[in-house]
Amino acid sequence: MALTIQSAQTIFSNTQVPSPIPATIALFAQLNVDDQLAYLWYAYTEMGKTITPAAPGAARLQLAEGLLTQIKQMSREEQTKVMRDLASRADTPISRSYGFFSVNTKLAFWYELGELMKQGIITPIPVGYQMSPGVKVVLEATQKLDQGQQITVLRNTVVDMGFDTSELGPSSYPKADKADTEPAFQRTTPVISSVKIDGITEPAVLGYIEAMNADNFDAAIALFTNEGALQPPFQKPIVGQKAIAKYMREEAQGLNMMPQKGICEVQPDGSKQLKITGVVQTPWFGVTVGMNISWRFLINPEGKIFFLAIDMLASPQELMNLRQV
Ligand code: EQ3
Repeated sequence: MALTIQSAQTIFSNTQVPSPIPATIALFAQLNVDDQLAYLWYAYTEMGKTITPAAPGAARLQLAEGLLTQIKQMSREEQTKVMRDLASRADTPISRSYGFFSVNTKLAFWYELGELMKQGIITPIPVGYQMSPGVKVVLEATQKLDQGQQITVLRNTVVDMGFDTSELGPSSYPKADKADTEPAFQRTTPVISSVKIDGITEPAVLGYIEAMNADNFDAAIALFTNEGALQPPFQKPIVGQKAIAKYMREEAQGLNMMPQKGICEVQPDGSKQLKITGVVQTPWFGVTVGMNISWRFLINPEGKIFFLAIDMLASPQELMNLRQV
């Protein structure tokens, strides 16, 4: 039987536990705009302490610099309005520019704004703001998450801000090639060259982790079939080597992948299904925050990656739990 992405998505689905991340983001989404901005300020000032100073310094900010300069020159009320517009995804020139940024540029933009807020150059939270009970509820829900989940909530809320011009169709906004202006992250930890995963000997999997830990995306992508797919956490599959390569260059730089153990099930057609659990570190937080994740691979009979899903684990216990729950 031919492999399909739809059926690949369901592999090991009986071992998965629903993540608390979407529920926390749903609570956040119910807040009004000022509450959302305030929540992010309170959550970030806790979590943000662990951002490694090297990460944002290394991130090239060309794309965001212009916007930051404009915002710095505004009155406090105007600054608040820009932030409200971003959070409410209003259709304004600044919101459009932001919507066009890549994930790391969005994060770097807010990181810089946060620094300017701490220095008092930009107004920290909306003028006259009073914390509402709703913010408290979302903050309490956030505190129950592990650190890796907390930074995922922060990341996903920041990524969703701004006006998304892609909804208007392909020619609605001039697109530059983002890859050239991508934030670049320097690796701070030594590259682990020989990957060992308990229970796994599959060359495509070991080769994938080794290549990713060296930011060698060409080598990692060559392990996929032409029409292979990558499904990042909480996203739809990205299909085809070219699209995966673009995604990796924008979002997978500087990641440290530390798979720990896995299982491999050989299917009657010769394909293999593998589930591996482990920890991933982002260059934004370095070694201080580990995200518990799983990789679910579907390898075709020729040894190529047909499908790879990355999932955030609901609890650290799941790291140990590869079989049905
Ligand atoms: C200024 C302030 C504080 C207040 C204002 O009111 C509003 C906002 C928004 C503010 C600023 C907030 C800031 C600066 C937030 C910053 C958050 C950051 C830097 C979050 C970073 C998170 C990074 C994460 C969660 C990375 C996860 C990466 C993963 C899981 C990678 C997985 C992958 C693997 C393992 C693969 O094998 C394939 C590729 C793939 C990337 C999918």
